[in-house]
Amino acid sequence: MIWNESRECMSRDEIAVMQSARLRKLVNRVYHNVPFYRKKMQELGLEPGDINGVEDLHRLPFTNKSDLRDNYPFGLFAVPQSEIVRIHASSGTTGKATVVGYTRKDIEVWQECVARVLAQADVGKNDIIQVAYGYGLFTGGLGLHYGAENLGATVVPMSTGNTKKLVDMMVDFGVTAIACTPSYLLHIAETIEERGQLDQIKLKAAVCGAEPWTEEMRLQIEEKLHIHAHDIYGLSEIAGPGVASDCQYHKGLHVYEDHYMPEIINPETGETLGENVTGELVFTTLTKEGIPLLRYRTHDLTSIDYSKCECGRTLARLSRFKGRSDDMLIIRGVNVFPSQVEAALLEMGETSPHYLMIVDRKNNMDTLEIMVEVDEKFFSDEIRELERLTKRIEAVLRTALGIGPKVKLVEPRTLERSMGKAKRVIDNRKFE
Ligand code: DLL
Repeated sequence: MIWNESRECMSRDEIAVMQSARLRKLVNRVYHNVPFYRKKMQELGLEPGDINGVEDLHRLPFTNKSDLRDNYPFGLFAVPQSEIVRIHASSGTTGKATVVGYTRKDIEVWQECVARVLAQADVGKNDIIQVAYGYGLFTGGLGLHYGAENLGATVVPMSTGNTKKLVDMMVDFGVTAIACTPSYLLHIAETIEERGQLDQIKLKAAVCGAEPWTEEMRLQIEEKLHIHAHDIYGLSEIAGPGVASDCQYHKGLHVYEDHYMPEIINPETGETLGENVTGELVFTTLTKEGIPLLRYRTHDLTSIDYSKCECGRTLARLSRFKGRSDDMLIIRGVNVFPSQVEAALLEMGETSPHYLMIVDRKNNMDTLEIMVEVDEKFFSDEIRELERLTKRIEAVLRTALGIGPKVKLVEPRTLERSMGKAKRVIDNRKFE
């Protein structure tokens, strides 16, 4: 929650007043300290005084990932290097890494926001939490680590790499919360199941993110482990984990709007879209000192709801992420998202949410093959049985996707498990 002076939840008007004051300061700061932004604003004929509040946000220039790469490594920093106390970076698949720097105050804000996420998941100082995101330049490990410490929880800094040891410690230490990617948590759940240790764990909450996942998968995790699972969103350019997360009602992710100002735009035209319309999420970092960003284009697809949540929070809520605009596959002219496959498979029940989409082009025609793992309970050595199941899955996916994929069933636990962000798509088509 963010409170006003009377310790009541801030109204939307109060939030806008606070954001406007912070935006004015931010624009002044970047204009005077970051040559890249001064030039961009001058090109648009803008001076800091032209931005009076959030109503003028749309007049500001966008920032793209390529702007961070072009100014590698520290070109967009707004403070001297002596003020920077931490660096994180994301490797990306092409070109230079994107590098972000944090001042001491940035680290404090980040920790506080991650502590809010954990508190929303009902994790507190009496909990023991395993942080099983990667530690290092990736923001997941250290982000969750310091957020949990800030809250006073007991942190077990597992990182990724040894699932059996993680499960042993989960049992021995009486771990009550875990933070990792949802795909890794499913793998952990399988390991627990395989070793028959479900009744030995004390886990009650999970905070999962860093990759798109569906509501069906969240429910499956809750059911498998008898816990409550929460969605945590963030990206390294804006802070890392803890930009938004869901509460106990799971009706969207509350954005920590006192620090991160969201907008939804039409990704093609850049025009701002209204409430509850799906588009690309854009963030302006209202309080960041190290590398403040104006209107950063995330490429993540979602919508915003400004209505008050059942939990009482007035913070804007983002709907569950549909994927990234650059994850969207166009197959035979139809838009296809991996999340549609996941949702359809989970709804069927006979398959597990482990799948791999292989897109190819043969004789100028796109092809889609989906390797699907059968759930242990439904796996059979009977060929005819498997053929029938294959046909049923193909029919369900044809309806869900609007194109007909070829399905190849594979035995339980044969597709590679990921400890970080899962890889769901191999696209072998060459686009010149
Ligand atoms: O993934 C930060 C993070 C760490 C978030 C741990 C949550 C937990 P990046 O590596 O920069 O940072 O990747 C950011 O991951 O733009 C989304 O496309 C995706 N992503 C992150 N969280 C979610 C989520 C971290 N909850 C990119 N749902 C983002 C869907 C997510 N996608």
